[in-house]
This record gives sequence, structure tokens and C-alpha cells, in this order.
Amino acid sequence: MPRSEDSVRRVFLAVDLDDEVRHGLAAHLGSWSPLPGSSPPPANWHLTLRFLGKVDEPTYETLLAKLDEAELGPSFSLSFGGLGAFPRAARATVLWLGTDAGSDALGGLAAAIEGAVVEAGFMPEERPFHPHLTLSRIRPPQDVQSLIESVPSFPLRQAVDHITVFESILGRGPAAYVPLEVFELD
Ligand code: 2AM
Repeated sequence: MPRSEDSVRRVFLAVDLDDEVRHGLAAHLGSWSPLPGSSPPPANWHLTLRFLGKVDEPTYETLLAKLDEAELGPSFSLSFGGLGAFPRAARATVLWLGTDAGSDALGGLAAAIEGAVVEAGFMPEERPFHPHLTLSRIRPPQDVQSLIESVPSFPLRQAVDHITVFESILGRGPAAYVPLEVFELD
């Protein structure tokens, strides 16, 4: 019998990074490290497509079935841009790396996933999709305008040929993101 806590997972869907991109980005940001706030370790870097929160086992199985049926579209190449901030650079609480070429395809992928997620019974996401790779979370907010202006665009590209279903395990220290399933693009 599974323990009751095993049957509910905290789940999100994301584009994971290739090792070359992950290590390249860590090197790219090296001169500006440590970044302000609290930075996830590079092993945790990803581009979130959809955060689902706590998901019970039957709903998780339905979600996988709907993702399996979904037309996720063709693979594509994603380029990155410069840094940005939520909600704004003068009072940043999240510092992120933006995307450039391929952003529209990434938005299309997020929309296809959203269809599958809603078919699986989740409430629709109300916030517009804003592709970003979170580099740090900043409390209290800080002005990161000069940092954003000083870091050049990150030149590597990420091949997006699959999406990953991650479990997020919270605890002391950084979250553990465990890949559970992969769905291939065409
Ligand atoms: P973000 O950092 O890319 O903005 C795993 O926790 C991922 O899910 C995080 O990287 C975060 O995305 C996103 N996430 C976590 N909690 C969330 C929430 N309550 N609402 C929306 N997205 C969330």
C-alpha cells in the first residue's frame, strides 16, 4: 500500500536544459555571481510551462493520458535573451533570463499543454504565459536595473524536443525537482 503522502505530488511541466546550456549559463553569469537574492542551484534551472501544484494519483494518471494524446507540435530551437525581472526592474522579486527566437513556438507549446491540462480537469491558467528561466528570488525587492543592463545576452540555444513532468519536493534548502515523465515533440 502506498503511504497517503505518496499519492499526492507537487507537479509542474517544464523544458529542462541540456548540460551544455546549463553549464554555459553558469559560466556566463559567473562574473555577476552571486546574484542578488536566493538563487536555485543550476541543477534546478528550467523553463516552467505550467505549474500544477498538488495533484492526486487519479488526476495525475488522467493528466499523463491527456498529455500523451495532445498534439505538442514540432521540435524547435530556443534562443535566450538578456535578464529581466518580475514585477519590474526597480523593485524586483524575481530575476530571470528571457527567451528570444523560438519564444512564439514555446508559447504555442504552453498553449497545447494548457489544453491537455484543462481536459484533465484543472482550472485554466489565468495569467498570460511569460517564458522565463528563474535565476533568483529576491526578498525584500531590490533594484536590479543596472545588473540587467550589464549582463549581455546568453548566446547558446536550447533544442526543445520534449517536455518533462517534474515533481517538486520541498524541504529545507533548495527544492528537489525529480523528472517523472517525458513527452516527445514531433
Ligand atoms: P518559475 O520559477 O519559473 O516562475 C517549480 O516550483 C516551478 O513552478 C517554479 O520554477 C515556478 O516557476 C513555478 N511555480 C512554483 N509555485 C508556483 C505557483 N504558486 N504558481 C505558479 N507557478 C509556480
